[in-house]
Amino acid sequence: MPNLLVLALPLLVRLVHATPAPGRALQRAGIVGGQEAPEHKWPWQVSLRHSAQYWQHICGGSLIHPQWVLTAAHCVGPEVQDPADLRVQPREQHLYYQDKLLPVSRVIAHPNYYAAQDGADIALLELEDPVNISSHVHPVTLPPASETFPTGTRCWVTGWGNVNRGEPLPPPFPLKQVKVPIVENSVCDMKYHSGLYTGDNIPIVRDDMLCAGNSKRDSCQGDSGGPLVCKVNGIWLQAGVVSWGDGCAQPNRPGIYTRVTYYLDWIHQYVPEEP
Ligand code: 4AZ
Repeated sequence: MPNLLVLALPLLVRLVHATPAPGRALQRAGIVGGQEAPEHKWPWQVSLRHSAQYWQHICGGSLIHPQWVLTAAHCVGPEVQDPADLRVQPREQHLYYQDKLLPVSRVIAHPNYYAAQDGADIALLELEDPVNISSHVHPVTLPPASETFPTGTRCWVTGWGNVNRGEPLPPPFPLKQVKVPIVENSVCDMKYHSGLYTGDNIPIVRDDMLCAGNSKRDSCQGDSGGPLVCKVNGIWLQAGVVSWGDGCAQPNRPGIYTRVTYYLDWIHQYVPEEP
């Protein structure tokens, strides 16, 4: 009998969460709350594919160099992946419709990665050959180490992930975008403590993380590994890597991203500064 409860509990939790609060409609609009990306926007976006998923989409990623992709460690680890089980699909408007999957020669998850909530949720993929750079497919710029991306910075997150919790992007799987407000780390940590008994002295949002989003705009499952980019002095910089969150677009639960500036030295151990 206790076994039955154990089995039924996740289902019950799902049902409770799937029921919208009074006066709050379920959102079905976007990535969560976004819209389809214009055809040639976000040329650094990639889709990560895995053999165990029959080469379907498992995560997002971004080109940071013609031969290197930045993604989340939780997309490829902590078990070390055989590069032969992974492929990279450069940006396409509709997932699967024009697939030209690129082979991966090396998978490097951050050595400190254990679980997304503990931080270091970052990984690099080396491509066997550099991609053909065009106006539609090219790398994003990494931020200078001093860039903090303060509240008010104009940032967007993109991906083919769920349009709401438990609700996959429907065919024809267009790339989605949503503008998300940056939430300063201490404010985000305070929000994450609300509704929990976790002591305020126990950090939930770490220094190597960055928060963005609100109850209308967020990334979601399947966007993981993809880029959060911000326009600073007219240039798009990659501020974050989609990492984790408590559900998607929940009140007091902004999306949590790996803070790219925290890992610049690690990235440049592998990725040349010049293409
Ligand atoms: C996930 O499960 C996930 N709202 C990704 C992003 C967010 C939550 C969950 C952020 O991969």
